[in-house]
Amino acid sequence: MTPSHAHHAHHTAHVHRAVDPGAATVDLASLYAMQSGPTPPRLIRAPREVHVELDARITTWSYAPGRTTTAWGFQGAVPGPAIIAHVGDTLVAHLVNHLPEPTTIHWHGLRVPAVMDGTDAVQPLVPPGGRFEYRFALPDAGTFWYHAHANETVQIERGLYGALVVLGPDEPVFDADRVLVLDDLKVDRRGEIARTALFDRHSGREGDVLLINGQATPELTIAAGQVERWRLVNACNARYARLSLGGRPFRVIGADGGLRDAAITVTETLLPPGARVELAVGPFDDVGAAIAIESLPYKRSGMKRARRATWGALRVGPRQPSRALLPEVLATITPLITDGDLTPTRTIELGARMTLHGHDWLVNGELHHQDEPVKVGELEVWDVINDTGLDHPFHLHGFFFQVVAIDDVPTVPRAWHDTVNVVARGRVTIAFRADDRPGEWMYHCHILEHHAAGMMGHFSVVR
Ligand SMILES: [Cu+2]
Repeated sequence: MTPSHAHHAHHTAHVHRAVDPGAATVDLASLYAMQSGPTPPRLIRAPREVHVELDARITTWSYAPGRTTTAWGFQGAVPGPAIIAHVGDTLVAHLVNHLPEPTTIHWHGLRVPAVMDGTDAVQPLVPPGGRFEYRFALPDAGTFWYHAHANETVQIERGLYGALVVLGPDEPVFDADRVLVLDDLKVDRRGEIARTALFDRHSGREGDVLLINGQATPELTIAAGQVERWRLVNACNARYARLSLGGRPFRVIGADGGLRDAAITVTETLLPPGARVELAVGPFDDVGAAIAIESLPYKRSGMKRARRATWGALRVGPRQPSRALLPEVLATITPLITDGDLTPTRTIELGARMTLHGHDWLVNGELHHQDEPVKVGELEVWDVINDTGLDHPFHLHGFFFQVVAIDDVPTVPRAWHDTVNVVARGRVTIAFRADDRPGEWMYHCHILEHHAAGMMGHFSVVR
């Protein structure tokens, strides 16, 4: 039995809850009133329904010149279609399953009603030949992504993911707005997607073929003098991107839950699996230069060698005029904790134990931990403690949190997150307030092999 099948066998007890139709809609005004996420935008645009067909099917993926592999893609594409919508719109996504196994779609980072979260805790898996309609309002501007949430180690590796961009009413002005979905592909000697090895269960599956938007080491072009907005999604099963642009400075302007309070200039930024970051790239002056889009060596595990890797290249093209305008204040991030009291309301210990087949990955000593309910409106302060020798990207479904302390040192929240890296033997304290979206939710390590091998927790949000 593979880890992913074990994962599903465990979850059958959570499947087939009755869906209350009222629970499938969220009133944006009451959501915003709870102040549990980004500052509500002024809705100046008449909301629309955005319809998208997501037919999950077997496809031939051409990931490099002369190199193809059999993959699984939404609409037969890897990544699936990039969905672009505006805050306040309602997304209606029609999942059609033409795969040989059941699937669902999780809307990573979106504040959806619980029954739209796309996990097997809230909906029956959609069988081969089946359909499911996801329908929900889009409350927040930002860079999100959607991906299969069944047998993830296989389904996401094979290509079942895509980007979702939600635009706010007054976005900063750039000369171009790009989405870059990072992935890595592990292929066998025939060039086909390799089978998962037992060792992958320990460190997570990494591949040698690095992809941006489904293409191996592409070359992008930026006009000299221009500034572009890059929205990066890390869709890798396990690979961390310690992102660098050939050592040149760039500005980080956003995270999982939209814009930061202000831009920060850096020469590198760490993007763990599942997380997003938004950058202002440029302006560059040296026409003709080729800048590496690369990962610097990052040691996330005692057992893995840290190596530099190249995702692609950025060519500086002929100079063009720029209209980019980046305001000094990008967003207001109102702290959830104002009295300095960081006393945790619960502790989540990420652990491991050796077994005959390698490792089990645990939360509070359990596989697929059942955690205590969270009450609507109450402030949650969670101490996430990593008792293992590897980093784990901690992902909370459905709610944004603020990072309020790292290794017990208080931090000032600069952005909203749904995924945060917890370094080996480290500790991250997060705060969030559950707004009124009762139902079944979960958190898990976003190294997909760790999630499948047990590093997750279920919890209900209750009124
Ligand atoms: Cu992990």
